[in-house]
Amino acid sequence: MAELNNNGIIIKGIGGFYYVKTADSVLECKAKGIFRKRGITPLAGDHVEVIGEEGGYAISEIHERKNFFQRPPIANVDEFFYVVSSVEPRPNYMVADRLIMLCEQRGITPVILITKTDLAEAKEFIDLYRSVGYTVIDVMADEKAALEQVEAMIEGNLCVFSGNSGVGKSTFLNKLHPGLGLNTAEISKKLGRGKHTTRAVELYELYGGYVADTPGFSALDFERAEKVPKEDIAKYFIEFRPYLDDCFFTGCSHRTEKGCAVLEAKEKGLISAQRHEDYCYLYDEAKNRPEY
Ligand SMILES: Nc1nc2c(ncn2[C@@H]2O[C@H](COP(=O)(O)OP(=O)(O)O)[C@@H](O)[C@H]2O)c(=O)[nH]1
Ligand SMILES: [Mg+2]
Ligand SMILES: [Zn+2]
Repeated sequence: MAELNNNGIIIKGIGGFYYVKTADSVLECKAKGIFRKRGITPLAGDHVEVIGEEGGYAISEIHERKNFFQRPPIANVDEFFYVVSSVEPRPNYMVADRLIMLCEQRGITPVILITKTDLAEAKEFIDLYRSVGYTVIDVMADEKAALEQVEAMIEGNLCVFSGNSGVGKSTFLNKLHPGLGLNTAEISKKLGRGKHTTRAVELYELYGGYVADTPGFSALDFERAEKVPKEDIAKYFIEFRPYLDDCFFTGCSHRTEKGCAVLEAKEKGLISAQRHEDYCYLYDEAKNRPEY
């Protein structure tokens, strides 16, 4: 029998199996042992080569990634939608600033989706990130417009929806495309399955692109998984950038130094105190991280 040699994209990985969408089917694959030896884990979003035949498919090659995240585990992201709810859970600036930093480190400008403003407002949070320069979409302020805006961003792109458990990622994706029928907290309560309904990253083909629903995360996940050198953090706070060359000391950490242009901008109200505080937290965390 002729060996199949096919290429495709990993749409889901679970329990050591990877589901690869090729031109005409979805193949259940294992990964060749060579990846484990090299310390590479295949990720949803990876473009791969598959060899083998029915019942014995294996990923034989992973194409070079343009970017990847460990949390959520996904590769080749084009658009990152960071989903934040106004309540249950409330917005957490520190978590937001960490996630935004990780996107900027990969050259991705995140889009912030706000949910549940029908239950409580999130004006402060929305205003802050709009003033920094990010696109913030308040879903409940105009649901139809929000859905159209997001839909227009999907074509030709791999779009990830990420955010805390319970913020409404699956609910939003269901509104975007009711045919997805993703489980949400409400539905899973009925089924008695508890709260954590999305267990693995999964890609869905939609509007000419892919959308990825992801499981919720905890802040701790990031501290463990994702590391940014302390010297790099300031440039991933995009509103700091215009000031970074104007500090008196080269190698200024922008926390307490005399003649720091970032601190001056903060005093003048050009940089938010909250963002600066979160920057300092992330800087100190990176500084105190054991090197190895
Ligand atoms: N009132 C209101 N409830 C929402 C909204 N978005 C999501 N929910 C509810 O929030 C809960 C968690 O939603 P889910 O989509 O499962 O969150 P996920 O964990 O981020 O996928 C469910 O009970 C949803 O019905 C919203 O904009 N307004
Ligand atoms: Mg979900
Ligand atoms: Zn400085």
